[in-house]
Amino acid sequence: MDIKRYEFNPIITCRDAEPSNKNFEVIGVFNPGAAEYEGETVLAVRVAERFKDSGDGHIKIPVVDGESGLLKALDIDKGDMTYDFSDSRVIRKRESSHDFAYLTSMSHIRLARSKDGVNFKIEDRPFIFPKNKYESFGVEDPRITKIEDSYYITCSAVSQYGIVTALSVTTDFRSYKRLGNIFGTENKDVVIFPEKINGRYFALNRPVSKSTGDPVIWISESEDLIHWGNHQVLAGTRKNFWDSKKIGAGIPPIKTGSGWLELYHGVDDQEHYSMGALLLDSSCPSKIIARSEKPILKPQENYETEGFFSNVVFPCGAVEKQNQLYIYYGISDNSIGLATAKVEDILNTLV
Ligand code: MAN
Repeated sequence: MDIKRYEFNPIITCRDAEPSNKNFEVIGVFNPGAAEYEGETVLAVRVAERFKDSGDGHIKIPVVDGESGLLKALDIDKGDMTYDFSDSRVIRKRESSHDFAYLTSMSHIRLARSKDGVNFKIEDRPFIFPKNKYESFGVEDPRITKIEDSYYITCSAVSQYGIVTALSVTTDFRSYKRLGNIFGTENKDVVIFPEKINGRYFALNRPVSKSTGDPVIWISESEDLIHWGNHQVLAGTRKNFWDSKKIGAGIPPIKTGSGWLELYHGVDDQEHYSMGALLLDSSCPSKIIARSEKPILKPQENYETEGFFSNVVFPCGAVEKQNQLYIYYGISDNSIGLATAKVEDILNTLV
């Protein structure tokens, strides 16, 4: 299938973003949600920052105090072998009875705007900055769904309590309102369908079971976008496929003549993240009509195979322009790529 990467990818990198305070450096701008607003393409991007290295052999972990909302630094000695530093994204306490972990960076959500969907100007200030006790390690991986005149933004909120999904709403991409946590721990990769189906809203989500089973995509229903129920497994992992280890929803479902098209990410046994698709029944979205046998986009360009966490393509948003889907994807927890394809061409690959 002909998915076309933009020739000058990545379209946004950390060099394009100012740090949110003078003690920070930006280490990644990635995993963007996307929407069309007043003739512009707006991306809600995840900006990951960390304290600049002070050169004293210590790591300062950025944390927002859940009570005061103020930024703090937790100090960890890089030589302290009670911690495991092997994952660039997370520092874990070894042999801890409850798997205690810190993130090496803290993320917030910032907006970037473009007239042509290709050249973006990223704002200097954060849009959604971590504020409460569920967000003290950061807010991540926004997805935007337009319902009537409102744009609903889901984010993973990360803290010592685990990962929950927070919902916010904006009508102007200048201010926003927090609507609370709509899925409890441990749940992320939440995408809301853009309209009611048979009188109810639907969302895909990805709970993680600590006891049994792989992380897979679930589907849930709601009457008001806040209270979700009737949770069911939608799609599982598949042994010996590109999505063998875990899967999660990526882009909010796109309505097509053949059903709902969901572009999702799958992780294989080598921890490579690729993008594939599910086609869901138009009137009963818990029913899968077709699925990708092979990834539609997989890490293969140099800028995708090397990064902060290498070998990741992670789609979170898309817009339709001139009969093409503009797919915005996070690259290796570093930067943002653009790939374009026709919806019909994607549908034709599904079996
Ligand atoms: C995983 C990765 C990281 C992310 C954490 C917390 O480790 O997706 O990028 O920061 O989860 O959500």
